[in-house]
Amino acid sequence: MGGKAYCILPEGLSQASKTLAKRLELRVECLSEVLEDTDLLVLVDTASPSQLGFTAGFLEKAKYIVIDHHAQNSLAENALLAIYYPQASSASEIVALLYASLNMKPSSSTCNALMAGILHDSRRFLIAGPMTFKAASMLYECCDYRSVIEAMRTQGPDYSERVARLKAASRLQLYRADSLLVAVTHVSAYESSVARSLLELGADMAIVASENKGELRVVGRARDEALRSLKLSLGRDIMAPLASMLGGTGGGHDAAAAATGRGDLDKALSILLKLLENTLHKKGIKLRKLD
Ligand SMILES: [Mn+2]
Repeated sequence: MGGKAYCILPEGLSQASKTLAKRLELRVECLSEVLEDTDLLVLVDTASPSQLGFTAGFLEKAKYIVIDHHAQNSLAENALLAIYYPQASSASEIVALLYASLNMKPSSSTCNALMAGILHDSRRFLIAGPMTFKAASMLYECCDYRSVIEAMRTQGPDYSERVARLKAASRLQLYRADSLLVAVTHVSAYESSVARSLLELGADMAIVASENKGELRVVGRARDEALRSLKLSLGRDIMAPLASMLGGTGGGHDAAAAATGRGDLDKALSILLKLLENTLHKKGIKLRKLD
């Protein structure tokens, strides 16, 4: 068409995208402003003007094309052209299929970027449709799939967090409530991360306490299914009353909650267990220790 195209990222690259671009050696050159003589904007993966930041003002001045997959899109209506497929799991698959329908071949780095976009937005094909697989099979031919997967690996927890998780696992006490497993342990930091890791290990509910110079913190996490079958809310039934017994504050959601207080760690854990036992007892469920 003889025009010049520039890329603009109104909010910049996210940290995850920066890491990905670096690992895949993608050059991301973007303008930090919209050029005054811009006559066409192509809005990709954008559902509303609020996502456009400083570029939103140009919607009045310039024509625009929308390429998007969000369930709702308030920009498509006034677009010059809307390539809008809410059934697509990613904008990347729409772009990949556009290349195909225009008989154009994306460069290898574009293929890598589009494959990464599809993998990310579809949550590795967890939410995928026919367009996703069609685009992915096409991109597979031109991308370096191994490198894309390698570049997308997320950084695990750091050294001290892993130490906390493993120590917590080594000193945990296991209880059984009906067919559910309740893990109780203590650490000196990373309570929430430890609680999550215990659910990953197989606990239905994890309670992690810490004590620092008499300051107590107790964190609870549970699987939704477990709470449903116990008809229990960690925030309301456990952490709120626990906090008032420990002289602190507490509460939270059904599946993720915490309490603070003052006192001794062992005493706090025994108060907690008594509370859990009584709460379950009222529902006709016995809490038994597993050896
Ligand atoms: Mn998207």
